[in-house]
Amino acid sequence: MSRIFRGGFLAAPVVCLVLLLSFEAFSQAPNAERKTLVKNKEHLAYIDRADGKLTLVVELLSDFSDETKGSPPARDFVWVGIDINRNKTSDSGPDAIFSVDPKANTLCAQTLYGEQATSGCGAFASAATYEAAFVGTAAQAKPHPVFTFVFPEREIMPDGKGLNLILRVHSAEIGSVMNYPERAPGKGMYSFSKTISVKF
Ligand SMILES: [Ca+2]
Ligand SMILES: [Ca+2]
Repeated sequence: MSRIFRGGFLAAPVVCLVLLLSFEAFSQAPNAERKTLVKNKEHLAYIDRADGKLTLVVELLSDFSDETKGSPPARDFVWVGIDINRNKTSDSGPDAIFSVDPKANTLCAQTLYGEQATSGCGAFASAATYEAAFVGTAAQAKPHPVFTFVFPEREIMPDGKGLNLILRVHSAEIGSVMNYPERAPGKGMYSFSKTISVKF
């Protein structure tokens, strides 16, 4: 009996360790190279690069109401704009905006028409995927909105060396809208004159 009791004491930390290791394995692919884009009290955004894919994760750390699948404007959402040819200009050709189609809850990939306008969903041919979840994570244990976009690397980073991107993050109930980075004065919502620059 006492041997079993001691075994139980030993087993508990081992089980904890195994759970911890599994969670780490789940949250980041082995050998993934991570770049943190935004980290503050409200938001965490990062990109993991692994196996020819770029995974963009945006977490709304202080939003504890689930409007990830609501109807606009009562909806938590994120969109990302990518200056694919990295020339700091919003081009109708290669550049793109990735958001969500609120009716279908699927990826909405749009072509840019300058820094003020975009096409409708589907105008940009994309093999990326989109997922919205309301879960706890390593960064915030309480369930909160987590948005994940998985891109084939060649689609948004053809030279394999870096990315220029902008993010917009909206929390419905809190009523906060944040642009990363703030657009320069006099520039449109889709301006790439200032971007988050990521180098690999
Ligand atoms: Ca919310
Ligand atoms: Ca461009």
